[in-house]
Amino acid sequence: MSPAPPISPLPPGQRARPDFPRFGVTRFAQRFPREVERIALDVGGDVAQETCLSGEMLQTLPRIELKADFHCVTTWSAQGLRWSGFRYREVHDRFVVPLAQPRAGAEFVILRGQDGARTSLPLTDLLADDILLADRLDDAPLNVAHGAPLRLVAPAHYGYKSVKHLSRLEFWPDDRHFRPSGFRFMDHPRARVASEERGRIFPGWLLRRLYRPLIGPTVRRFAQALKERR
Ligand SMILES: Nc1nc2c(c(=O)[nH]1)N[C@H]1C(S)=C(S)[C@@H](COP(=O)(O)O)O[C@H]1N2
Ligand SMILES: [Mo]
Repeated sequence: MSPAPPISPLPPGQRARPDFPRFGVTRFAQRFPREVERIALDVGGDVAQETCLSGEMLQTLPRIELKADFHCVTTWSAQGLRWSGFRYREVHDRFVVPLAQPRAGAEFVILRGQDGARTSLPLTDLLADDILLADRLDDAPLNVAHGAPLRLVAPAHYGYKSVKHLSRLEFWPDDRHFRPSGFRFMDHPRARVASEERGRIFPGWLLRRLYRPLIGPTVRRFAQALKERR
């Protein structure tokens, strides 16, 4: 008898999907990045010097391969995705700190995508080992559906923290400059999967029930918009 392949147990409230659908807040289904080839990552906010990081700069860092499950807050999970890219901590230490010089205490980080989507994470969360700026998925360059040319990958956080088409990082002392992509109750400042931080105000078990019926229609809408993209 051969042993069964190991299957990582899913976190509370999650269900496995066989595919990895294009997904997000409905408003962004029809929005696409303008630049899908060339990486340009602006760094600003409360910094000494606005800076733009290029793909060439990132390529000087060690390339990291990361196999991870992806957990959308609406309860679907895609298992065993193989990302490739650069550890955010290395990008931070090697480029962000020396070039942009975020001011002391500017540790509320806003991440923006070319499509206008945005999220936030505390700097301490972003510096974790498993946070990547990925430019490849499953042995191929990242496609438009999944975040070309560069996306954040934060596997311990719900999917909405993993901003696609990442174009700008901002360092601020607090959340004054941040407007969430969706409704405020949907946005948790950390959104850690293990502690089921799906959103604020409402408990995880309630948000599961609220979100689950939205999965089917949202997947279809995002797929249709991608097909009609010109
Ligand atoms: N730029 C951008 N990033 C985004 C989104 C988006 O609409 N635009 N949706 C978020 C949500 S809610 C999820 S679940 C994941 C989905 O990633 P995927 O489309 O690669 O499956 O991307 C996140 N990052
Ligand atoms: Mo999501």
